[in-house]
Amino acid sequence: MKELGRSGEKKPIIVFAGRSNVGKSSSIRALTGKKLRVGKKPGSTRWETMIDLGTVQIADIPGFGFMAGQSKTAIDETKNRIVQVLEQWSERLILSVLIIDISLFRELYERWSGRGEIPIDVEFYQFLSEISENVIVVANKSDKLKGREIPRETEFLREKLREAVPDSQPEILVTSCTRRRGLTALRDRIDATLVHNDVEAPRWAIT
Ligand SMILES: Nc1nc2c(ncn2[C@@H]2O[C@H](COP(=O)(O)OP(=O)(O)OP(=O)(O)O)[C@@H](O)[C@H]2O)c(=O)[nH]1
Ligand SMILES: [Mg+2]
Repeated sequence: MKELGRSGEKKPIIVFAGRSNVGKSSSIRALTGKKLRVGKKPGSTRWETMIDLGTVQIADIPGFGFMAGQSKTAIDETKNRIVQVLEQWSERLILSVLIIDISLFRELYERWSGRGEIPIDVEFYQFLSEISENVIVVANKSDKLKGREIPRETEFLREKLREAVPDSQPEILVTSCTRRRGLTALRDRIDATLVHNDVEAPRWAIT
């Protein structure tokens, strides 16, 4: 990992991944101050965007799943492209941050598993765990839950992730971008991974 920090081309990458509209761009924006496009409708980020933080790059990528104004074929193409891009980056992937909308997770989980399908959040957690040494799960939009629901929904998420990848303990951070909750903990957790890999922590916008 050490040599990755040296040349511009091969800087380590932190990717923020997750379904459309979960708050990937909002989280990166809050952490870095970079004015990324954020939107009410799914599909605000259409292409991979690299944010250079000096020692490391952050990748904002499109969400997978439903996107406003896109056909099913286009959505599948986006998903395939994301998978390919992530595989190409895998050697430089120092950390994957999987953002999940905690206010919707249970409902989506039950809907997908009721159809006999693997919920896309869970499928992506499995995929990221395979290609990336470090995965942090961010349970965002916690402001949409009542206070007492947060631990219950987080435990539900933990249980499902543990079932999906039994050989590792999922690491979950609860956040709210709109209320600015949990973001310094996320920053500290990212810094800890970087330092552990001999990469200098960047300057964040959030203090
Ligand atoms: N209530 C609430 N809304 C949020 C939170 N984080 C983001 N949002 C809103 O959710 C919407 C989507 O946010 P984005 O940051 O564009 O989401 P994204 O994951 O980048 O979406 P795509 O680029 O479409 O994949 C915007 O309207 C945000 O303001 C949060 O913690 N709580
Ligand atoms: Mg986005």
